[in-house]
Amino acid sequence: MTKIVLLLLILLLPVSVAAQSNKRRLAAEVKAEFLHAWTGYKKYAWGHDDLKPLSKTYHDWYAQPLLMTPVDSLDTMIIMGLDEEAARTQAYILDNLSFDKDIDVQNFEITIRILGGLITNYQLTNDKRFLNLAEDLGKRLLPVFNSPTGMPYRYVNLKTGKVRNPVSNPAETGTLLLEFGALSKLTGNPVFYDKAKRALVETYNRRSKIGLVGEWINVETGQWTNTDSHISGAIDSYYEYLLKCSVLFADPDCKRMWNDSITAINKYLADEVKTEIRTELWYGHADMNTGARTDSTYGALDAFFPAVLALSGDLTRAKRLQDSSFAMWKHNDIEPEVFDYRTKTVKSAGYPLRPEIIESTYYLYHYTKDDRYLRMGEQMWRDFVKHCRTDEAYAALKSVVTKEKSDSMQSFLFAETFKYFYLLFAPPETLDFKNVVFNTEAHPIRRTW
Ligand code: DMJ
Repeated sequence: MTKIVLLLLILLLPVSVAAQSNKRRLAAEVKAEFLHAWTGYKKYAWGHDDLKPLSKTYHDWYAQPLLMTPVDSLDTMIIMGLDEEAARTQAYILDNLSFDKDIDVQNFEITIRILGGLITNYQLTNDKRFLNLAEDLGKRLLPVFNSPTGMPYRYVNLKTGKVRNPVSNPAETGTLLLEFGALSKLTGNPVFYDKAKRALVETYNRRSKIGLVGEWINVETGQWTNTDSHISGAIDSYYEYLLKCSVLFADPDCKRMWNDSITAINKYLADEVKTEIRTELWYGHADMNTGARTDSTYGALDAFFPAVLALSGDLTRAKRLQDSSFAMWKHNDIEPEVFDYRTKTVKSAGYPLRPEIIESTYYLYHYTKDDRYLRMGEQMWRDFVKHCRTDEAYAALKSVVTKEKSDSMQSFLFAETFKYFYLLFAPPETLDFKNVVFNTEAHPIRRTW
């Protein structure tokens, strides 16, 4: 018996040594490619929000920049051990970032990218100035919650507090509690937690009789203006935060809201599709009131869901859905924004460098330690570099069919896509997974309270 075990060990050892060295090589490649894109950003867009990688100029979201790319990128640099770049970026942010600006900003995007980035940067560096910036920003965003329902307006002026755009969606009304809640815990001021939680609960309270939410809602009247239900853009991270606020804050209301929601999602949105080889699991669209199927589309944004299912403990569905996401990726050797899973056709062909499918691969590898997720990740990494790399950075694709590039490189490339690829291949001790919760922009928030 002992001899057999020994023999097996001797036979398997070279395999695992090779797998480990392949992982190390891939992690180093991701780090090098992160630096390649970052160098392009620094050369042509330093001090601005984003690089336009084809025209080699910059793009600012508003009339004045908010350092979107540096703030979103810093924690990835720290995690990758890029100490010099991180120190320089940290100093630049702290010297130059100010929110005293007469600009209307989109609350959701600023919360997940900048507020989330500042909170994680504070936790990783211990530099109190990051927390001061986060608190200043949080206070400037608070007027969004001054609607009759408590659900936030979409835009707010950072200087005047004037709000606009009352028609919003669950992703924008419900993806705030991790950042605002952490801000309360770290500053001792409960107002942020309370307002963001109320917004989440008010969204949940407007679910239909069968437990689903719709796509667009008026935060002044509380009425749905679009009843399409799905897990895709405009709803996606609302579900993610129902689960994650229960993990980060041990808030029992969040747990209850998540449990109710996932039951309805699995009943009405999950779609079993028989093919010659297997029965595939997808999540499509349905009407929030009747549950009637309205569309069989899924896409790059939906591909976050295996990660959420895995985090919730449902590895069976997580694995099956990840297989579907990967099949969607392989259809064109890179994933489209929208894919019809019944006809297997591309419905919206862009690829803006999204991370969700990599995020799910990372979670599944973390939970299962199954090498197939490493192989999946490696294949996606090779395709990603092949199709999206430019001479001085990375570029989104106008079409995954033709592989024509477009002049955009959003900050989530650094915050999320490179980070999740890196974490998938890096040694597990690179990040203390069980003690952090990633916000939807992949900023890991540590429960220090
Ligand atoms: C990111 O800003 C976040 O992940 C958000 O939840 C969805 N869209 C992008 C990435 O695709």
